[in-house]
Amino acid sequence: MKPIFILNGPNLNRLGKREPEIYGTTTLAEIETMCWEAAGQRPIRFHQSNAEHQLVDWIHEAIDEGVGIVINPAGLSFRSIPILDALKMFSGPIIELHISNIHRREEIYHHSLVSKVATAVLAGLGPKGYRVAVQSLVEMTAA
Ligand code: DHK
Repeated sequence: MKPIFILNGPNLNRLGKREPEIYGTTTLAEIETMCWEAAGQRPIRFHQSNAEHQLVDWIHEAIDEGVGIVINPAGLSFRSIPILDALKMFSGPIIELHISNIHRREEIYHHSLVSKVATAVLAGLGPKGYRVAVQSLVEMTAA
């Protein structure tokens, strides 16, 4: 069964301690556990990197092997043409996820390039947004 790729961008490895008033105190490891539980029988590949090129490489893997993508590009949401270009090649559903409501934050966070190719965008649900995103992709990709 083809996996769902869950890809996380820069600084998300610091969740739990990073600006808890914005991102909460849930760690990325705890979020990964939530994703495995939400995916049920569907396998997942859960990754995080602070490097743009690594995220592009994982999107290429998803193009070749995956059924859907959940991506929190973090700060790369707003400036990364390489990530946008890679996602354009993916034929399955893409859910863009932000823990915070980026539209209620500073202007620099308001215009995500990834939203131009995302099937859906989740922003502001906190860490539980990952569970909602994975459950949605499981339903969207059910045989
Ligand atoms: C995470 C980040 O690191 C920020 O750069 C984004 C996003 C918001 C989030 O809410 O998950 O702007």
